[in-house]
Amino acid sequence: TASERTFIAVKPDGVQRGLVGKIVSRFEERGYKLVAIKAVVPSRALAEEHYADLRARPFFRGLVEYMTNGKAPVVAMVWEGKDVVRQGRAMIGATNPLESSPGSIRGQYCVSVGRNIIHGSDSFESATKEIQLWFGKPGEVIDWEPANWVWTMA
Ligand code: DAT
Ligand code: MG
Repeated sequence: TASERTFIAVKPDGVQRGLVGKIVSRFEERGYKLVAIKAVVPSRALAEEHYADLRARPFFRGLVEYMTNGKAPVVAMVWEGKDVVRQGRAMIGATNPLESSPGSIRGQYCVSVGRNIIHGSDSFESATKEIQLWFGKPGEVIDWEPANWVWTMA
């Protein structure tokens, strides 16, 4: 759809590797609007709910441990703009870095599926769920109008 929101998170490996700024820049420069951001060490319950659809997969325990162990925070964000859910996935690249195109974020910055540095919602429905899960308190997502918005969104 036209203007929509998606949940993007730099995972602990991306934070450890100092990639937060580069990732934020890519979304800013593409023309998207940052409407929420925070560093957080998620609780086990939050991580398990976030990845609930993967509960039966063999890597689930390791995935939750890596997201929650506090060796670095997750930098959680909400980005808004035209087609940002699908566009965000395209910018991030395929889950397995062997398949992510070299120009994508994963294709540029990582080599291992278990340390693929960034998360992005895979559908409008997932985005709605994930934004509520990570930024559910009133006022955590901020409505504002960039001065140049009309040039991006016309
Ligand atoms: P994505 O993050 O691209 O939405 P996903 O939802 O299928 O991918 O999986 C969530 C995360 O789980 C993924 O980013 C990394 C981890 N993961 C997925 N498949 C994996 C595998 N085969 N081995 C280890 N980790 C895996
Ligand atoms: Mg996913």
